[in-house]
Amino acid sequence: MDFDLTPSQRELSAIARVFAAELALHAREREEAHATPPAVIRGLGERGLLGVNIPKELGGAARGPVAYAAAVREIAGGDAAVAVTMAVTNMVSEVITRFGTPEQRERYVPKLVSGEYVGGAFGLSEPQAGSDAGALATRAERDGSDWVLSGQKMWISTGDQAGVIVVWARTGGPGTKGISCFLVEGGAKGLAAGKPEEKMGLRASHTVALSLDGVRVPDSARLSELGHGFRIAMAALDGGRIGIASQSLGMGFAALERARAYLAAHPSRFDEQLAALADMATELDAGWLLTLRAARLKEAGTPFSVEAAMAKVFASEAANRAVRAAVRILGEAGALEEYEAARLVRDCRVTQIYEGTSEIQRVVISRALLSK
Ligand code: COS
Repeated sequence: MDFDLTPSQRELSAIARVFAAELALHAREREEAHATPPAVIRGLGERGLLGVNIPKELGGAARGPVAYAAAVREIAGGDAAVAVTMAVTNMVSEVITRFGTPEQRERYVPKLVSGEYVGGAFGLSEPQAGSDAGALATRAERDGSDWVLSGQKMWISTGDQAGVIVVWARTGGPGTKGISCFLVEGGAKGLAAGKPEEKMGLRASHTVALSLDGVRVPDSARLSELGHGFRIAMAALDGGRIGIASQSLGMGFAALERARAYLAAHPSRFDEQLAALADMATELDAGWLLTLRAARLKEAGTPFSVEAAMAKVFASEAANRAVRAAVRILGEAGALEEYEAARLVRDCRVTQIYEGTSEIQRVVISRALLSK
């Protein structure tokens, strides 16, 4: 496997690194304000970071999944909360580009990738259907040429601000084959967002519950065919998992750099700390290689679900070990906000949970092993 990035991939990664350094300056303020200004999202859009794998004719950067992974990693190193909006918006843009009609693509994708919308949202999870996504209960009933959507969604990133939300709803009987998906615009009548959740980390990114109370959409808002919704969700999450692996590694590498700088400035430290630094670097590199492999397979149009699951579970767990190790290495300073290791610990935790928990990734991997 060729480990080098191409000039185009390196260029986007460098653009993201420069923007990440700017973002890092005010990450704490955004965390305290529990908000990311729309100008930051537009800043991502202006740099081609919201449609990394989207064709140019829709306003995207057309740089592919590897460039995407590298760019998410960089942005997460500056502010992982901004990286969440980046990741979800890229995922929503990709899902509409891949499964949408020409009209749906032209209506939504340019606004998503430019940052004109304050992001897109992925409305899959429900109070009783998180890991078991196929158990979702939101219903879409046919009414003439329209669909009327009713139900509850939960844990929706940017759900209160997004310009467009992909909403999964049941149009048929129980099970995964009864699920379809729809494009619902932010501000639609009958759509209401709860208050942003008080979270452990990533506080500058809003996570909300959504209630759909008779939200009416035309049949032209249906994404792909009836009953294809679950497969669309799974395919989107395969790519999403590469994004979360990259996001977690961005935080892990940021923690590694803080620990490295600290140990370089305090050379009289214990051997255990040097060993911890070495382990951080080794595990994060291993996570990055797995992530690159999954991204390269996606880029080549080859199946990559299992590799994305491996990348996500390993990278997020390695990154969580790394951020905690950084706090240990920094000692007292690790507990101070100014050193940022504490924020990395808070922000990194959920990467083992969202877009499929570590347990779900292991289900995906072990099922594939046993079906051989
Ligand atoms: N890509 C495309 N299609 C897929 C797929 C994938 N990665 N994974 C599964 N499918 C298809 C299957 O081929 C199957 O299709 P058919 O019915 O035509 O054969 C269908 O989807 C159902 O698959 P399966 O039987 O494996 O579904 P399960 O209900 O057993 O669910 C898991 C599988 C657990 C893997 C799934 O529910 C999951 O990923 N859950 C986590 C959800 C998640 O990540 N939520 C986070 C949301 S964002 S915070």
